[in-house]
Amino acid sequence: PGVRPLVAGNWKMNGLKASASEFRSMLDGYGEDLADLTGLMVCPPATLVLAFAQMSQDSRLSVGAQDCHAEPSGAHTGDLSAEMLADSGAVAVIVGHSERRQNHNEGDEEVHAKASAAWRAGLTAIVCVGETEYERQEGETLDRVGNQLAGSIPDGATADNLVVAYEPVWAIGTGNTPTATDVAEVHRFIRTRLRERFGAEEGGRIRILYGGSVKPSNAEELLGVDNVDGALVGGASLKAEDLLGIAM
Ligand code: G2H
Repeated sequence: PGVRPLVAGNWKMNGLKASASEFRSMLDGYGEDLADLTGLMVCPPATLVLAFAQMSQDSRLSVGAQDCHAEPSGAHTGDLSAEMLADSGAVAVIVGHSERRQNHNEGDEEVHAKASAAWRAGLTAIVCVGETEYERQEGETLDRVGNQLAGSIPDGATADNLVVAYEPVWAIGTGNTPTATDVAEVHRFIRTRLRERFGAEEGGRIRILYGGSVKPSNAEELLGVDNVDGALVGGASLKAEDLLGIAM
């Protein structure tokens, strides 16, 4: 079996109850046109995970979350455990998004603990890696991504429990995207590292998503690059028609 593609929308801190039902109605409006669609996911804010999961029971849309705490429970005011997210209907959780790494000072060790927590709860961990603009200019892209992969992904990764998202920080929300050649180079590098560490077969099947300013107009080119098994989509995922325009 080949690699199953995945297009996941990361809503970030956007969306109210009405947005979830609007999204669902829009999706339903496509009817049979979606028959061939596989691997569509929305990662709404945690407040909407349950609503999305309840709406999505009979459909091809799966639900993920955007972050989790490493512990299963405890005195961590404001945090959510992977178990809680799973209990609400999430099947995956993003960990180590660059906005968490930057704004919440999350390092590889913490991301690693969160990925383990995701697995403990039966969730797929979508582990994000990516270089800053400075690191790219300095020629440190592969070093940086290699270190993040080694430090953030626990032992025991499989094609079912891990998705890697390559998100160059300078491409996030900026409208700038790397060239297809640059994307190919980093994805090939990630594939090699995954195969070295998790075995040729399993490492070959773990999905590697590209993220950073993906929209319907550039999706075909980016998703056509070797070793790009889908996309993690921010801004353009808020509208069902745009997310579908990328996924279809
Ligand atoms: C990168 C991406 C989604 P955007 O963060 O994770 O966001 O598509 O808005 O650049």
